Amino acid sequence: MTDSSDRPINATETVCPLCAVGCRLAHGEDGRAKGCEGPANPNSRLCAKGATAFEAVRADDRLTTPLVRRDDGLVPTDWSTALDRVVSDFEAVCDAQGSDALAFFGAPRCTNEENYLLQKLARTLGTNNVDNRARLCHASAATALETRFGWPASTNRLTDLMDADLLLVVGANPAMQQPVAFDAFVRPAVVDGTTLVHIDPRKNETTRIADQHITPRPGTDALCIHIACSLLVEHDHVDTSFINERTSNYEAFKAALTNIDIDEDLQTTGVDSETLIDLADRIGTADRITVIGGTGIEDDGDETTTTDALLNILLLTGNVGRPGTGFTLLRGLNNEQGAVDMGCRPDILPGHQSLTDEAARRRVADVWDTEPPSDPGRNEYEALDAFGTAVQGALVVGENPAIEKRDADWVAHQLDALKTLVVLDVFPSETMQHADIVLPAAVGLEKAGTITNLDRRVQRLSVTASPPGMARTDYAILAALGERLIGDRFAPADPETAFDELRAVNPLYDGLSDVVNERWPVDNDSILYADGFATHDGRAPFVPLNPAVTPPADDELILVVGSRAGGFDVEHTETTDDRVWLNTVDAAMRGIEDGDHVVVATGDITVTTTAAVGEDVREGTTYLHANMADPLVRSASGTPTVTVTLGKNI
Ligand SMILES: Nc1nc2c(c(=O)[nH]1)N[C@H]1C(S)=C(S)[C@@H](COP(=O)(O)OP(=O)(O)OC[C@H]3O[C@@H](n4cnc5c(=O)[nH]c(N)nc54)[C@H](O)[C@@H]3O)O[C@H]1N2
Ligand SMILES: Nc1nc2c(c(=O)[nH]1)N[C@H]1C(S)=C(S)[C@@H](COP(=O)(O)OP(=O)(O)OC[C@H]3O[C@@H](n4cnc5c(=O)[nH]c(N)nc54)[C@H](O)[C@@H]3O)O[C@H]1N2
Ligand code: SF4
Ligand SMILES: [Mo]
Repeated sequence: MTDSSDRPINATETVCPLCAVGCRLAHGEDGRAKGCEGPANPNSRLCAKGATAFEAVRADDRLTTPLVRRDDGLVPTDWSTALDRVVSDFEAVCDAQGSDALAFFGAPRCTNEENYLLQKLARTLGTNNVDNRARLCHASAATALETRFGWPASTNRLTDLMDADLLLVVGANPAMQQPVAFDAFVRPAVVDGTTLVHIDPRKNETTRIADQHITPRPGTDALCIHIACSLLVEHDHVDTSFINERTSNYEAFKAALTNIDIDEDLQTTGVDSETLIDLADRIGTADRITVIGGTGIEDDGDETTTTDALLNILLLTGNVGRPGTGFTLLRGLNNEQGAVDMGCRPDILPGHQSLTDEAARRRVADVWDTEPPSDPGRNEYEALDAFGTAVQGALVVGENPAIEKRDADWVAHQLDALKTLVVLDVFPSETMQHADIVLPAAVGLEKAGTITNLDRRVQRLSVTASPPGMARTDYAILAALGERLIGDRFAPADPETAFDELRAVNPLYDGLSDVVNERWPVDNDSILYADGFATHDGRAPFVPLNPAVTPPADDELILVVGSRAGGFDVEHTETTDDRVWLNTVDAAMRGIEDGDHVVVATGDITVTTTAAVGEDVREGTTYLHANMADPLVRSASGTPTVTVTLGKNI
């Protein structure tokens, strides 16, 4: 690995690779990134993180040579040796157990063209075992949106936020996590009179401009919204013509509302009746309502209850398909939306087309010269379970599965159980420690191609520097692997021609221009579902809910986690608040004062830190930054609701 700082960086305008907002930027004379006017950053602003974007280009710890594992560890080698080793390892796995013994992980940090090539490689080899982490990071919300409305994506445009009368920000902190979009579209709306209601067990930077802060007990948001729905129905604050013309299953939904016992249920949520009546009143009287959802609305396992409740309230009040209405999904990583649009999921083809849709299969087969397999593959969660048994080889592109919300030792064991693990990364990572072959890649600022931001806008990247040493773009690496594993016609010559190919198989991207600075679907560059939902009957179903809630034991607090993040930018630019936050009442019960040393525990796992006592978190909960919460979260193996005990460290 060599110092790469002497490579020239040109000042061509491109898109920030550090989050899903998609701000435009260029290399500034002082070495920092400077903002360039773009649709997501119309004021040419960047956030503090975006300003450091070129640090990854200049960093002296970049991976610069392919590495292969020998008896004495990972050793540098040339490209040909490394690629040949991947091919022989993968062929050995396929010969022994078939192509479903391979799994492909990636790649929300990579371009659309790279994601397209990754899933094409998996499917051409004969497996649908292809997925990406970011889908799992917003799994509940994306699944609910897809099932109810048609597409796992924001229904609206960022600019539409300016037209809302009421913004419901739920389980999110856009003032901190998507600051440029927040300052360009949310803050001015609020200054102009839009009401912002923040629903979150903890006060954060977003709360500062909120008109109302509602703090349901974690896990009871759905119940809270469900109660609000019952008040809206009771007071006839519903949009009857929208319900009749655009939705289905309303009667069943209405019947489920009768199960509500307002007093008892409100007690469960920990929200007082005045607050909830106020919320229902704001919702009932607003003409245009938008929900902004973050990682705090993710439910346990496959459940989608919280998002379902939020979508119910939008349908009940006719708040989808018009300016100022809808659902903004605050995606995190720069090309999270593109990775799913490209089909890096085990159950869909590019363009969110079903694996069994005959027309879609034909479209793909005509271009690929081969039929994709029709049985859904394993998602990342399931694939990791099967490492060392049904899955023996994995290709990981720009992800770090060693860092999981599951037990660290178990994850390490699973990664080691593979016959072959191939990692494409730009920096050394925890996953790389388990790899058999490591292929050095380029960062986003060194790439051509396109990415899709959190409001479905597809933007073209420009190359601002060449990758360091022997590193290559993920596109070039995947193309070289495809050539060896499939044949020389596998990959289009470059990302530009790959964009032509992906437009031919992905109807949502069909019609995007070559220059691209457009949102999909092209023929409706406005708001999804203005005329009908993308469901089989054009209607969006109500989902009757019976939100079940298990209260924690008396001595336990519910752990609230914030500042969720992908690792690499954080490591390079951000600091962690390492204190554990608790409410004055809970602190007094435990004899804890501000600044005391405390132990936070779940089962055998403990985190030792100092206490921050105040009113910022609601009673019954305690807050930790994601980096601090990690061991506790991981011990709970993937369930977002973690309960902990907290006591003085004596
Ligand atoms: N600077 C910076 N920005 C980033 C990132 C980064 O690393 N650095 N990472 C990006 C990524 S990958 C992501 S996914 C996004 C994350 O973006 P956000 O989801 O907006 O970020 P968090 O700070 O995790 O906010 C989650 C909020 O949910 C709340 N919460 C927790 N449990 C519950 C609950 O049960 N109900 C409710 N209503 N709220 C709850 C927490 O208190 C917290 O305020 O940020 C992106 N932006
Ligand atoms: N325990 C725990 N688990 C979590 C979270 C948590 O806070 N705690 N957060 C969750 C969230 S919100 C998210 S989004 C995910 C993030 O999960 P990941 O995306 O797996 O996490 P990162 O560490 O960001 O890993 C990305 C890797 O990609 C590399 N990389 C960056 N750009 C490129 C590129 O262009 N090409 C290639 N080949 N590599 C690149 C980086 O060096 C890094 O090693 O994790 C989720 N899981
Ligand atoms: S908000 Fe996101 S895209 Fe914009 S500068 Fe910051 S990190 Fe980059
Ligand atoms: Mo994320």
